[in-house]
Amino acid sequence: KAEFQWDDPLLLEEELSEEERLVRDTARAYAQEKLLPRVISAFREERFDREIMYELGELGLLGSTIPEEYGGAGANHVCYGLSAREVERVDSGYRSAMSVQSSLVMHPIHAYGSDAQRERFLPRLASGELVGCFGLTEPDHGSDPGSMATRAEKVSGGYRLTGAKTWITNSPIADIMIVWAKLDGAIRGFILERGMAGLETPAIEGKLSLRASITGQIVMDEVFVPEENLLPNAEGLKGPFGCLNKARFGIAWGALGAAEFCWHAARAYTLEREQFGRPLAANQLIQKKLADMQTEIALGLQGCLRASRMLDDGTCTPETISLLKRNSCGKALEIARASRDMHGGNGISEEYHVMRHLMNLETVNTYEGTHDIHALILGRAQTGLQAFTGH
Ligand code: TGC
Ligand code: FAD
Repeated sequence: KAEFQWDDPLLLEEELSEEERLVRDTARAYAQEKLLPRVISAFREERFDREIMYELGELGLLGSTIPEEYGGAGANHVCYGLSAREVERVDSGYRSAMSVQSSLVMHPIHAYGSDAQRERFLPRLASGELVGCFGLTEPDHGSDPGSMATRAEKVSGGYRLTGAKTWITNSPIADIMIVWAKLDGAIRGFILERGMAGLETPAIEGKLSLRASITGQIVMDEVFVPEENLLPNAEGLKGPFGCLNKARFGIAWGALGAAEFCWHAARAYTLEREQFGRPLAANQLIQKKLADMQTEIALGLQGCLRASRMLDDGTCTPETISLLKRNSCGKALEIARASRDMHGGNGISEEYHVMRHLMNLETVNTYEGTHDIHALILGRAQTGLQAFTGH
């Protein structure tokens, strides 16, 4: 007789191959043994530990879907998603570091770069020796990157870039930066390198979310970028958006990892804690909240697994990814909020972790396209009417 598994009601486990489970188990062991013990102090001190990049690299978690000839692990999208879920079960900031390096730095170099660029940068990015970042958002152009103001001008032997990018994960510690700028009106991607004259990457301090991740600006004052650092095979918004598809997909899995942590914590806490002479978990209101968490997570994970298989067989569209990014982030935020509430006063303490997840998920719901921007993408796709602008 089949038995109900409260923590895996749709038997996701049985849908995974042996190799996929192995990758997941490796990522889980690393995250629980190496990341979890650091996270409380890192978040409190607003600190990202640089050595995490080497550790992720050693485990094959940087650019895991990139072919092995360039230092990647040649893994499928299920493995990538499962790893994101395990890392974000500890902290969204750590998953951010992994997604930016993998999807927003290695992917564009692999997909749009020259052979020389791939050989020069990918193996060192895969090992964590180099850290990269991705500059699309600007102070005046966030949801609407097509209106960006950063400009590239053709000069002898290369280009001069002027402009500012903001809210850039890892920019203060990045060795290289993928920067998107308009060249004669068309968006192009450039690989900037630390040390170039006119380039600065100040940190943004005082974040109340994603504090274990470092965020900054990329300020460019006529930075000379040599010809060989232009990404030759990307032109237009589809260049940066091709990268965002990959990263948004990872976030869809990752946010559910954070949600699962909050759900399991709420269940354990309410089973243990007694009020009015019985466990909190014996109350109907509490059980309803646990049932809602279980349902959303189980259904959300099935959606993510399906999208992973679609990405692997080439049938996944950007709109499908928008649907999942939006669903996972919105639901994870609600689950974290409910879990915080179910922990009572203890819920605001760092030692219970749920408040940190809740604060992080505010960012996760905003970056890589806000919850509402993804609604508008889906609205346009089903009505044929765009609602982004008034014309
Ligand atoms: P639109 O007319 O929709 O498209 C312009 C061109 O781009 C193509 N395109 C895509 N291609 C591939 N994948 C996608 N997802 C694509 N979306 C659009 C499109 O086909 C078209 O190509 P072509 O050949 O016809 O020119 O452009 P729009 O200006 O109307 O765009 C509207 C909108 C809202 C969809 C878009 O701008 C948007 O998604 N905005 C959200 C911005 C965003 O996501 N920013 C993310 C910044 S990076 C980040 O947050 C990293 S956080 C990392 C971490 O720490 O984890
Ligand atoms: P805005 O675009 O100003 O939006 C503000 C509000 O208005 C949102 O609620 C939005 O949904 C709503 N809105 C906007 N347009 C419409 C519309 N047409 N109709 C209805 N509502 C609308 N960017 C990078 O390029 N690289 C990074 O590595 C990166 N890392 C980040 C790390 C952190 C910690 C954070 C917070 C952000 C990061 N971002 C990064 C930036 C992120 O992608 C943007 O914050 C996001 O795209 C939203 O842009 P915005 O902040 O300018 O908000």
